[in-house]
Amino acid sequence: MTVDRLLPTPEAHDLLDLTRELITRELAGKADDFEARGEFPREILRTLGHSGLLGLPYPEADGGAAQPYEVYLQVLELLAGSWLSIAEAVSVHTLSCFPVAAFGTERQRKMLPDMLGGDLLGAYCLSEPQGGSDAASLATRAVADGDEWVVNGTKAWITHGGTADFYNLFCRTGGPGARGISCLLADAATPGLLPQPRERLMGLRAAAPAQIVLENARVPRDRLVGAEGEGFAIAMQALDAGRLGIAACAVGLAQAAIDYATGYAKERDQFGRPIGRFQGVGFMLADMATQVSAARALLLAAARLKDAGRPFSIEAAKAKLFATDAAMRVTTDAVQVLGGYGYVADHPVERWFREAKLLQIVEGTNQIQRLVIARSMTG
Ligand code: COS
Repeated sequence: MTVDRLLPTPEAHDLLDLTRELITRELAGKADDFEARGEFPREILRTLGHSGLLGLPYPEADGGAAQPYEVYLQVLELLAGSWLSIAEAVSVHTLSCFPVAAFGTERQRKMLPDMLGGDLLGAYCLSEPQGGSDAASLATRAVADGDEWVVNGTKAWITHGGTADFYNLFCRTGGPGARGISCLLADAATPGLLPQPRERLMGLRAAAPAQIVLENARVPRDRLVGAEGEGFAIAMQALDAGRLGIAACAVGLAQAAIDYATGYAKERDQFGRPIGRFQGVGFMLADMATQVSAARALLLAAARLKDAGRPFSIEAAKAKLFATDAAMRVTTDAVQVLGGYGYVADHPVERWFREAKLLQIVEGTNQIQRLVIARSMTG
């Protein structure tokens, strides 16, 4: 189904057309093979970067496209409707560029054109094996030693772990709690930065994360991003924007599921008519469509606040919560509309159903989103 989009500029329409063209040329028909092999499609990411899709919300002076966040999110939505692993990779990479783009030194910022152009792929290393939700308790420690930081610890669930060219390492450089955390920018070639085998996931296997073990990893002192002790605030700000990316991925995935289930419901005859004409199925499709429209409206409203320079973190939490829960319900119902066929790999809905689950967990579980929203209400 074509979604009637209100875009701010003619340029944004062109950008969405370019995205559709790239989807047809570079993504279509490839997901199943890559997902089955669990292979990360690095070259596709590079192509998207060279086409300008990896730096959309960043300034042109840094090599970005200076697009409003609401436009970037709609590009992500289209990508997710084709292949979620690619959309998630774009979202995580965009998040990973944030610390340097917003807080980097002149020298660090020299890397931005290659980051935003897709030649340097990024990873964001906040979570650890013993704690993801309680991010401020992280234990990876960085100790200054001459011109270097010596980093020890383990980072977990790192998208692009082992494939990335640069890693944002959130480490403890001071005392306990949020204020003891700093952000370091490490190259993949850093001695002692050791990517582990990738996790074996239920879905999104092409973008499976890995742990990163840091064993006396030596990062130059001038790779501190922002001030010492500022790392947690940087991480949280990156996540505020990143959560909108995950919400956009959820909307794209859910829209694909609706389109597929609707097509099936129009074709599949039972009891002498298409099953979509039965109220039980038609109402299900109507509820699916309504949830996705509501999710899209919520995430675009949050993005427009961000674009206007207004606080948006609570609205981003609501959008992530609502959109990813909606995607889970919608993909579950899409399987139901297809009946037995929904449960076999001949149709994509079983993959979308498995993939939707991850979106309720990453970049802050939906329980964490509720906590963020509730705290803003009750203090
Ligand atoms: N933007 C900027 N600063 C923020 C912020 C935000 N969105 N959220 C919190 N901060 C700041 C606070 O202002 C506070 O600063 P001060 O010390 O100067 O007062 C500091 O960070 C600590 O904040 P808070 O006390 O709220 O931290 P908590 O330990 O209670 O944790 C939550 C806050 C739960 C929201 C945070 O740990 C979180 O988001 N957890 C989930 C992490 C996550 O999403 N992981 C997924 C990683 S990617 S797969």
